[in-house]
Amino acid sequence: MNSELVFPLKNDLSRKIIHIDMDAFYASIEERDHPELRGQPLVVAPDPRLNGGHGVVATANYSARKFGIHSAMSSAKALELCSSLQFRPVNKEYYQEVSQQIHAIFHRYTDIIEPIAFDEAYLDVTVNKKGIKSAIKIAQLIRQNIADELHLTCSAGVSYNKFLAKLASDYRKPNGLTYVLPEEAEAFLQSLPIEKFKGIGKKTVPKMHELGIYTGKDLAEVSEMELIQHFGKMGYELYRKVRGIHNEPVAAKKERKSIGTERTFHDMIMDDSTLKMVLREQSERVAASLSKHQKKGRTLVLKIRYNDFETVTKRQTFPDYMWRSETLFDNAYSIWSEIGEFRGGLRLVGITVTNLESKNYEPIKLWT
Ligand code: DCP
Ligand code: MG
Repeated sequence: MNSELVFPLKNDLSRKIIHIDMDAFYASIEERDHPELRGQPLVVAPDPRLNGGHGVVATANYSARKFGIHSAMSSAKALELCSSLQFRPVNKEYYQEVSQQIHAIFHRYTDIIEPIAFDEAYLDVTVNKKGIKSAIKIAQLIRQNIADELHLTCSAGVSYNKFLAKLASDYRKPNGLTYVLPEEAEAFLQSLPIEKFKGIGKKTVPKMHELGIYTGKDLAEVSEMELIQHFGKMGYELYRKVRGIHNEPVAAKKERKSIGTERTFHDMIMDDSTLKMVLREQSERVAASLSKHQKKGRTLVLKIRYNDFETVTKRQTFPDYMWRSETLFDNAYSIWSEIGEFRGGLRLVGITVTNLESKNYEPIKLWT
């Protein structure tokens, strides 16, 4: 019992958390899509020979890392370190699409997903859609799904809290799986250099070193009072984290319940052809948004506001799923045909798809 203990310790060991981090994410996608580049040192960055020496490295594959090349390094410096370095331009929208495909795989197991970046997320699988008891098994399956379907590798960490899961995924990178059981947590944490602890940034490391703290073991020997004195709230948290205590929940992004758009018009809509144009434009916009969120739905809501401010909404459920703009338009117009009259003109028109479901993506075969 530590007599200096300021606040009581409470450790939630009941949860099963997975942290997934894709390996050399952008670079792996480029290698996958361009087999001729495989095995060569490669960076995703502007080629400094084509633009007068500008640009920084977004990421380097593992063979380029052997030359000391890393994220945020200038492209010119990277080329200096490795003259045969391959450059691929950054295609962020595409990487985001791949990220959505990865998330579609996560969603097969749980909806409690907290994205940290395009290529990184926490998953709470304590209760999961497949009823699988072992979080290690789920991590294996997710890694297998990602490899089979997307031809990419990731590293996974499994434990009972986010802090440990993240450290675990980093432990055997690339293409590794590490789990930390409750009874192993303190020994695992004590073995790590403090630079590895998430939350201890570049500014804090020298301060820690000044206090003689180099490893988790050193950290565990400092009293709670002293850590709070030196590091405030972070000290309070570190005192707990080094004991394997981190009860922060996986903060799932709220699922979208509906996707829609509406617009108010300065000049009232008075005729069919203008209305059709508006509905076409709105259908395209909603289709793009549905695609971005990988959603589809069978219920469409048409909203109309008349010149006298009377607002009418009519919802209808259709036999087929909607995600294409043509289907959205056809259905929206068919609702309009039932309820529609121009009266003194329409000042607002909107369409919304509700009762959304995840749309299973069709993997595009770009690789061989
Ligand atoms: N990224 C970026 N600029 C940075 C750091 C990262 O654009 N300064 C992008 C490119 C990475 C992606 O974010 O591919 C993920 O970042 P990670 O730090 O997870 O790095 P990687 O996934 O590339 O490598 P690994 O996780 O294997 O270390
Ligand atoms: Mg990564």
